[in-house]
Amino acid sequence: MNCIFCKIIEGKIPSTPVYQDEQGYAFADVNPQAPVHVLIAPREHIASIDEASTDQRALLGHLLWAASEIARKKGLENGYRIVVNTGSDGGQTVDHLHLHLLGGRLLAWPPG
Ligand code: DGP
Repeated sequence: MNCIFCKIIEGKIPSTPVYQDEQGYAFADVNPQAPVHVLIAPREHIASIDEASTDQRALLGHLLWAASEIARKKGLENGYRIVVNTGSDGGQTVDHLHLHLLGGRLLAWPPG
């Protein structure tokens, strides 16, 4: 499968790791939109949250927990945002499920 995030997770494409465990891998976004911009992805290939199965509910919760853990370690005590772009209307450009953790500045709402 020609998935850029699978290649990053396998170490075939370099990335800046932020956190990793047996279920997920988190790395710095190559095009940061905030002082802290981390992507949290499952090690197994899931194309989007829309493709996640009932059996993968615990994995989804784990990724959300990992994002909050990274936020704590990054000292984002003023707050942060976790985003899951999904599909073309949602602005998803990489078809491997990932959470964006954004923080370190005031984030506008609603997003564009
Ligand atoms: P999304 O639009 O939600 O699918 O976000 C994809 C993000 O992935 C986008 O913010 C840029 C980032 N990205 C794309 N290619 C690479 C890469 O090769 N390395 C890293 N670190 N980030 C990437």
